[in-house]
Amino acid sequence: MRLRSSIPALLAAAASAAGASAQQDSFQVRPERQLPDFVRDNERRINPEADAWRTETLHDAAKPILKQFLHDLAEGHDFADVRFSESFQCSVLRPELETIHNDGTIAVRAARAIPPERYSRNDLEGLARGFRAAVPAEAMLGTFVLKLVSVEIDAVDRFRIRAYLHTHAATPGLVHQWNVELESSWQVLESDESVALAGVVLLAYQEVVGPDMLLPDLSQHVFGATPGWDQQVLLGTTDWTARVDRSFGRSYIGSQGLAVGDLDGDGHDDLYFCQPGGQPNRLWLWRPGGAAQESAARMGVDFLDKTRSAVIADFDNDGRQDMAISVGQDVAMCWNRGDGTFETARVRGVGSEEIYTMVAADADGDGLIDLFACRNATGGLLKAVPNP
Ligand SMILES: [Ca+2]
Ligand SMILES: [Ca+2]
Ligand SMILES: [Ca+2]
Repeated sequence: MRLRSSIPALLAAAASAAGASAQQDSFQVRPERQLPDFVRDNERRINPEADAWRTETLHDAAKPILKQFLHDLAEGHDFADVRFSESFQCSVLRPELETIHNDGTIAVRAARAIPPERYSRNDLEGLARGFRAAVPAEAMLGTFVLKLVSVEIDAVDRFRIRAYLHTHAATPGLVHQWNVELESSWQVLESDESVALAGVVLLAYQEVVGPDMLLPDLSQHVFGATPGWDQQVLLGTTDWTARVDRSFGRSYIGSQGLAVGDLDGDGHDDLYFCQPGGQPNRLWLWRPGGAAQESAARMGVDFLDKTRSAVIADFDNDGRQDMAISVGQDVAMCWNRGDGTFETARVRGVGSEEIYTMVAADADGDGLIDLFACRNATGGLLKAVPNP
């Protein structure tokens, strides 16, 4: 009721404020800044020249020119927008290479040495074509990633910058990567203190070819046929947060974990998968051929409680792997009976803050596995007061 009556009042106030400001010739957006001295000092230091950081100033002046040089090199342009000094000199841009590694998956070719010959500005486009000849015809060269790693001042008007750069290109099933280290030399122009590129010399050069996917995604093969995979697991947190009752305490942040261990005693590790409140935890048992078997309900560990983490270990030294699961501030101990079922007992935690992660080890050396449970913060993540 209060909200409804306040909306027309606000609209009226806004309309009258708009009318008032329209009648004024001008108005001040904010009062003149009265900044503290330390803020003024920091503001002044945004310009590195203010603190005599000469190398930073030179770095800032040279970087866009070097970027333009690399852009033209990659795109096959004529370097017309690059500011060169008249004495510009360049090494080869693609030296002779030899294979230094080939394991059948990744092949690396590198320059044993960079030839000492130097070339002039007139030779640059030919050298650039030599570099681009290494790019497979059907591929597009990606952007150069450039990292300037050192600035050395040699004289008032001369300095050098060492840089790492890499770029890549893709062909069907393969990724090609170039890793290059170079030294650029620079001239500071007397006229206006601007800088011009005086030289580019390769220091190291590598070409790498490997598969476009080093780790194939097998999740569909392993879990795809198990109940709940498509309908539950593959949906995002937001899908479920909109559907599940708030009383389950779901969070957009998630933070659910997994545990690996051999819960059915067949010698192969299985996977326990914690889920947010309202969705049953999953237990995927290893099966020959690689397709997992979902067994949480059958083994009695398909808890619907909000579960952050689980640890698998033999907590009672009977040779069978047990499981500790964090449920809110408590821990559910699942004792492995060895017949495909668990006996569950709840260990009450102190206070009301949730347990996020756990680790198991024999911390006091008495031969029995102990459990260390980590909480996060008092009053929720946003207030973030550390909680022991
Ligand atoms: Ca197993
Ligand atoms: Ca046990
Ligand atoms: Ca112990």
